[in-house]
Amino acid sequence: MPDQIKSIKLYHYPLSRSVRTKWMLHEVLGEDFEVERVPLLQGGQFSEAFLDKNPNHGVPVLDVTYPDSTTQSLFESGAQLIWLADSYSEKGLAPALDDVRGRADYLQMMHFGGSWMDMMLWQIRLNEDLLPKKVRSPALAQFNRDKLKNEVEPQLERRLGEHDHICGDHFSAADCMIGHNVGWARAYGLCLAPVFDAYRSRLAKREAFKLAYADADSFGT
Ligand SMILES: N[C@@H](CCC(=O)N[C@@H](CS)C(=O)NCC(=O)O)C(=O)O
Repeated sequence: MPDQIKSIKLYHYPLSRSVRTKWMLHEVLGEDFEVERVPLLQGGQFSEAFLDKNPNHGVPVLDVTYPDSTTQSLFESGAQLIWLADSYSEKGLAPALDDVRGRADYLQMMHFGGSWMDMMLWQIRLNEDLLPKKVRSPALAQFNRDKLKNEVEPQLERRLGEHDHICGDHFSAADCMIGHNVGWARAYGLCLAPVFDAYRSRLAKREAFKLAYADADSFGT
């Protein structure tokens, strides 16, 4: 733990976007952080205490406590991944600040995963599973399925065909974002080409990945 950080706590729900951050935390801290499960299906994200941390009522929330005992709550998974990689730079999970070209590619993939690809996955999930049936739009779900398949998949396939990881041969925090998204897409019958099988198998060999997904069986409870 760098001197400027006293402790870290993750608010988490299995298989959700908070796996991105849990995975990254295991990469940089092993098991030296606290995890609290937020009971999303029982509405725990709407408690007053949780809304104080994240008015958008979602996980992951990362509570960072500083040596002066103040706590800062971070509530965007992409920001959490970037912040963790930079705060634990000795782990080598992000290109160094003076690697201008590498940094540009890494940040681009991180945001592509956290906003553009995430937006398509979210629209599919909302319109196929989450919204009340009468307000779901099968057409919007299909539009986003087509967009992900025809526009996103070829970009990822090209990258993963050329290198083992999303930003080259080395694993980086951007793999916690894109790797998680690929797993999410596969649950919806997308990203099924062999190059994605190989990518997920490669990632699944990592100890931190295994720890992050260890509670996957309790999704839905
Ligand atoms: N942009 C946010 C999205 C967070 C988010 O929507 N989390 C979902 C789980 S995947 C959630 O907790 N939803 C509960 C709710 O919206 O009430 C991030 O990437 O961290």
